[in-house]
Amino acid sequence: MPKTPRTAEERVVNQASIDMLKKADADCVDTCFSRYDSQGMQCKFGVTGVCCKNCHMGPCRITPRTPRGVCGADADTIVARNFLREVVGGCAAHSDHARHLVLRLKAVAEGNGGDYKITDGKALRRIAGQYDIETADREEHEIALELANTFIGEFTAQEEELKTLRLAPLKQQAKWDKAKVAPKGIDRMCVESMHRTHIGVDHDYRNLLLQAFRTSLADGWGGARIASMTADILFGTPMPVRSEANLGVLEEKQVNVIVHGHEPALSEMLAVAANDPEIIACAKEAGAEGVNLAGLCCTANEILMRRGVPVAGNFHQQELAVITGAVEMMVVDVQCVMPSLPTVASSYHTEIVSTTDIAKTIGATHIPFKASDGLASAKSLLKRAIDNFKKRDPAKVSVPDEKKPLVAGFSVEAIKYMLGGTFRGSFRPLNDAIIQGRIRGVAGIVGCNNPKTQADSYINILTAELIKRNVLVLQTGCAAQASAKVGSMTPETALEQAGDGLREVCETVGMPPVLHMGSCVDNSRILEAAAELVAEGGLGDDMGGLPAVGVAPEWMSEKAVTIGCYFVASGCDVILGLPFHTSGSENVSRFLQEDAKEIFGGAFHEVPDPMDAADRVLELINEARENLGIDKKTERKLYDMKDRRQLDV
Ligand code: NFS
Repeated sequence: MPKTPRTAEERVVNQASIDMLKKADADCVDTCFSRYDSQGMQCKFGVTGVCCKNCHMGPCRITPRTPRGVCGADADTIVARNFLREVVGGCAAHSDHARHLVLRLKAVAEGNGGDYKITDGKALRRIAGQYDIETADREEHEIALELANTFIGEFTAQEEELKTLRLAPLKQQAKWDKAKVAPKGIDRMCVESMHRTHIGVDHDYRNLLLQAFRTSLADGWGGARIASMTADILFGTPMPVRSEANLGVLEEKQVNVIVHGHEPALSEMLAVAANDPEIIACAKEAGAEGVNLAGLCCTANEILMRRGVPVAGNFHQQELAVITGAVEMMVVDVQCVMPSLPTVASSYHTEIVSTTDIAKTIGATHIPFKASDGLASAKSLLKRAIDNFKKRDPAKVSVPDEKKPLVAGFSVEAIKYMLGGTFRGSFRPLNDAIIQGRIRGVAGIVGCNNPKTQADSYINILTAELIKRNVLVLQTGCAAQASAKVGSMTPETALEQAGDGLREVCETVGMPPVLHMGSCVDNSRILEAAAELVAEGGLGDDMGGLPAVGVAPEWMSEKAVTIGCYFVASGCDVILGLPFHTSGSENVSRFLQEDAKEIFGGAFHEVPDPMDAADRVLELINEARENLGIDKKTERKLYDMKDRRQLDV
């Protein structure tokens, strides 16, 4: 039975999205929201995780009457196996993304990089140093080659543990050793997990779940971290940059090209090509004022962080962007790209172009992106988009005028710089602000949208509430874009919305109370920031003791499951706005929500309501503050200029 369709206002919270959902109805176009509503009641065996189709004696479903599948697997085994396979999916996605970047870095180092180059030599030397690679008196390409080969070794290592784990605080590493969850090569972890979940291999839910955490660490302290580091070397370490977000960034008088997906190699080249005089001239010849490049989802975050390219929207807005009728081309690569896009686009003139052989969709035009000839490939895509401009039907165009200014680009390097300048760059002022209680703690709010919930709403309510209660918010992915769209990512917001203590710090430093740290692979930057807080001193000696909490309010992808696991394995409590598909096993649920705390220092918490989540974040932060002995209330005082100069920030 289909559910009664929800109204546009029930489906989304942002006015631009509401307008486009209404237009979708008028244009008779389906979206993820209408499809979700027509799904009706979703399969309860899937939702609780007790459906097993890992062999062809099944599919088996666990019920009180049939507590075991044909092979004898019980709910614990089945739920844990399904969960581990989700973690593998996420780890594989981030890590394959990383692999592509590492191979690009290797090609550059070997002189075969085409239009790609090492943009940030300083980052190259810093990162190489972290892997004990000699940097003194060596050419960039030599260092880059050794680093690329070291990274490749992180994928292929058979017996050696990941070197990237050593970037974590020592005590955290000791916890991983004790629990025997330090991963070996990334590829091995994924293959081994698939082996373990094959019929008749690993049946102990505890062993399976430990493997889930082990595999997740191969993502957070492996693939994802390597992806962020390599992208910084190739394209530059993000520094604060101004831009805008929401569907209103689309320009009626320009050729609109949207990049959507994840890997920055293609989008970087498109960003360069969009400013090429030849392309601008072509656009003018076609009657447009220029080419307007905008981003969707995490690829948007990549080019926003480094180039200030505006964000058209987050996950739930990909179809809505096409429905504006003003998009000439949507260029996609991998991950979070809905297969519905060509169908939606068939009602308008938009061409959906897939660019990689590992991700094709029927109805999309497939034009493989030639990285060896990146700029030429990007320019030819833009010329094709310009050609398509004449097919735009003005009667179908309606671009919402909502957009908000934002400041993004908060890599760990950028945060250090903001806090202390070029010469004194460090986390010290932030640690001090936390110790003194001006900032109560830190929350990482990350992840997707999910049409099961009113899009952006949980993210927006929670973020506003936390900054009001003096919690510094770090964001990535679609969650960051949700905040950008309501204007929470400008320093001015701090003045209006943040609590007194957080406002003082933000005002002194000139940063927003909500920091955009990048795409989903850049969750590794949040781990890096946590490691910096520990290294700076005064907040304990492992990440598990920090007054810091992770939240995935509206998550939906396997990547989000993996991210949640590596945050927990790194000692961080993680609040989920939507539950895992694990409720069919009490043992698995207890392991994830309680036992994990004993092993790693963090665990999962399911909190469906954003205001309850805010309370829970504060409880967890206060608990950590108490354990650290920094829970005493400091007296509030007004600062004059003299006091201000004495502030550490
Ligand atoms: Ni991450 Fe979710 Fe996708 Fe990015 Fe957005 S949906 S898990 S936030 S775009 S990867």
